[in-house]
Amino acid sequence: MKADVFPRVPHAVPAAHHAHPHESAHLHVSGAATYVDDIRELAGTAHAALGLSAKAHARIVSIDLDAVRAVPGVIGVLTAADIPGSNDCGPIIHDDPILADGVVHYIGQPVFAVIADSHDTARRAVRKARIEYDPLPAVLDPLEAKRQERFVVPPMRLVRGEPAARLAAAPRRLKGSWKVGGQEQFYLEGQISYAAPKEDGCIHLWCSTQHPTEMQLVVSHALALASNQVVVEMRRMGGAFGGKESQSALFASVAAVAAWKFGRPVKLRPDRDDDMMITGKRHDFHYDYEVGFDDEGRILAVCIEMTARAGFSADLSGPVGTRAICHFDNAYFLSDADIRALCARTNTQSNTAFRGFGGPQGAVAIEYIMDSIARAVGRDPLDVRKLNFYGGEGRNTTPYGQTVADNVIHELVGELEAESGYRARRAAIAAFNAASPVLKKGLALTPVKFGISFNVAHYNQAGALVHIYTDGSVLVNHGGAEMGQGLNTKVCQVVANELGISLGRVRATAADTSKVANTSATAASTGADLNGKAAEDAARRIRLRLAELAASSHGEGIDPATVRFADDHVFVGDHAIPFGELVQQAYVARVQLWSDGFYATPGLNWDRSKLTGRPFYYYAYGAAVSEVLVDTLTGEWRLLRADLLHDAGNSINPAIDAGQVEGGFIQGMGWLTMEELWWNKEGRLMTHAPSTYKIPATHDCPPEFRVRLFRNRNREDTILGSKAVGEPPLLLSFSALLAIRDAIAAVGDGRIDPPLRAPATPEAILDAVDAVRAQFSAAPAAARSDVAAEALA
Ligand code: MTE
Ligand code: LUZ
Ligand code: MOS
Repeated sequence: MKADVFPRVPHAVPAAHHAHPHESAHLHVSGAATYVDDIRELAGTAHAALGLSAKAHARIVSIDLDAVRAVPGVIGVLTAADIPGSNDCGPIIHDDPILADGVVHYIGQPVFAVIADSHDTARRAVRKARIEYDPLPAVLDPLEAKRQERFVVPPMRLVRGEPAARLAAAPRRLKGSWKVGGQEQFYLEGQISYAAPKEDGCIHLWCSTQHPTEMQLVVSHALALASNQVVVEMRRMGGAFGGKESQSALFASVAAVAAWKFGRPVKLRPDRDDDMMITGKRHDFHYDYEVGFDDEGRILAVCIEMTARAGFSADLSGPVGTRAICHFDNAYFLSDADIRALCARTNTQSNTAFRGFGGPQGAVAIEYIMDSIARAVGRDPLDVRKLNFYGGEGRNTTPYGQTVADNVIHELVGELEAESGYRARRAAIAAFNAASPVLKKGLALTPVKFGISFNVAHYNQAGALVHIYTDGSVLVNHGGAEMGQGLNTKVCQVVANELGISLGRVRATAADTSKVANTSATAASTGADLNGKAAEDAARRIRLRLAELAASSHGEGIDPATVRFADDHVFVGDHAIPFGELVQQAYVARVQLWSDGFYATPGLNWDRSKLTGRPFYYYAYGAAVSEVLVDTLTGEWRLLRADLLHDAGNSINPAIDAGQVEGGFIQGMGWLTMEELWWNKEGRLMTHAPSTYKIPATHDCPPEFRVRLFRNRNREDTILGSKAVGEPPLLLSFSALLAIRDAIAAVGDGRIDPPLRAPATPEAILDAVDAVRAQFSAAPAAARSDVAAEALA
């Protein structure tokens, strides 16, 4: 074999547990990575654009598309009536029309599509449509929807112990309401689908999606085809963040139906504004809570009702609500709890998956409450948090009944507290604030415990296909979708590790429903866990065959189990055979050099009606310290320093995992502090482009950004002992929000609890500053100087 065929990684670098570059890094940075819109267009390709509803809720009286059809270059139009199969792209509950049929449910809902010879023509022609509406009452506010009992799924409730009685008996109580906004996924590559008709009524679809199998199902239903007539291919996404778990379906369906109707390839690529107007986002949450605690801040009972904006249809709101319920505890033992989730039906975009999938919305609530408790009892919030952590006799069961068996939160937080200099900085900040009337600093340390697995047990399965070619190169195909998170890199590392070969020999191909069937969404952070195990299984099957061949061809009585695969060689007794040579021998000996592999996560069970069981295989942990500087006159703020410590188990790729930790933190910070979704009185989303919707940029990263992976190994038998890392680090960003709140508290005596809504925009910060000032000046002067003296001491 030629030495230069596999040049990418030097021989000596082990494939697993090393900081290998992302498998596509060289393509990403040079612009050579192929996204759906980069696929060279087939002859005759037409382009689609969507016509959107202008009303939040209305009956469609008439649709006049004559002027649209008359535009030169327009090939035709599509309405609900053109869909030969079912007009539905809902993932679980079938309440999601592809194109509005009779009634529109939000401003931005697709009503028709135009197919034209160019993207530009299609977009211009769309505007010529004349749609007459008969308005119906619209519900835009989730709390109004709650009052009207308009829910997309039945209310969910988890009760453990006797929360009402213990609340009534608690020495101290706090009652409050709070809200956290939603969040646009803002994937850099927008939604896109490109469908080509194939022989015998079949369809080939290139789609930017986290869920090729779901796209295959939706397209086959829309066209009344069998699954074996639809192939979905997905090489990579330019980001997804949950936004392409279910909501790529509408674009896939329209492209496929248009391709079928007009008998030519059709591409649908909405521009950013349309994408944001059409698609759902992270659910904004409203909370009503009451908590009882003792004088030290130990929680005795807590009741919370979380109202999520589901939007006009169910989409994934049910499971999002479930995950919110299962993450309200975060890292804390709640002996007596009443946790409710309502999915309010509003006439807005249908909200969907977004990194954390309701987990962040559940956990951020207890962190906000924990902070309030600390102020009420006058202790450092970190001490109150520690007091409430899981751990110790009878304090290891979650409200939903799962035992927390892998708790590392005490060690992890201890390490972070020490290495971030938390206590010394706390004192330094108090001194700074005492001398600084306008600029105030704040500090917060928040923990994370995040459950890994889909809480729908049967989604936790995956398949893979590994080919070894006769030149010793390896191709792996698996059910997962690469969205930038490094899944393909990790799966290639797993395969290389299993075969004892260098990473440069292994290449991953596009996800493809004709290769691995019946895949789950790449979501719930399980991509590497599931597909890594499946690929390992496939590679192991081939390795065992190769070991047998090597043993039998190198003398009598050699146990195949003693054959070792390492450093691109196969070691049998005293012999070292180059891997490629053994592969050649295997081919000639007619040994199968490819295999499938399969994995199903063991040990899971979940009772949907009682909301109890073991929904998670294990937990991932982390903690973060954020320090901020807030200008209390303008509401502006800066993140001065962030220290993140995160548990990725025995990381398969520490560089990629550190990237996930950093990215998750900054993305979460954007959610909680700057990204604001705003609908006008008619229900029109006004923040539908980067001009009005602000995501974090490089300048928002802290000048001191200390990120470290916690040394740990998964006690469960996960892929190479690693832990999932895609979503959990997003929750590290709670520390940024609560550091801002801490700084605002310094406007008063430190004991007044700032009512800081999220996102903590300058406006929200100033509202909170005003509230603290008002309460502070209303307090008796004696009490005030007392506490001020205490704070200074
Ligand atoms: N990282 C990048 N770069 N791009 C993404 O779209 N999605 C996140 C996370 N990290 C995302 C990402 C979400 S929502 C999930 S569920 C996980 O990656 C999915 O990937 P994994 O399960 O393979 O870790
Ligand atoms: N559950 C979950 C789900 O925990 N995460 C997900 O992404 C998901 N998606 C669909 C259904 N349940
Ligand atoms: Mo991630 S929200 O589970 O796609």
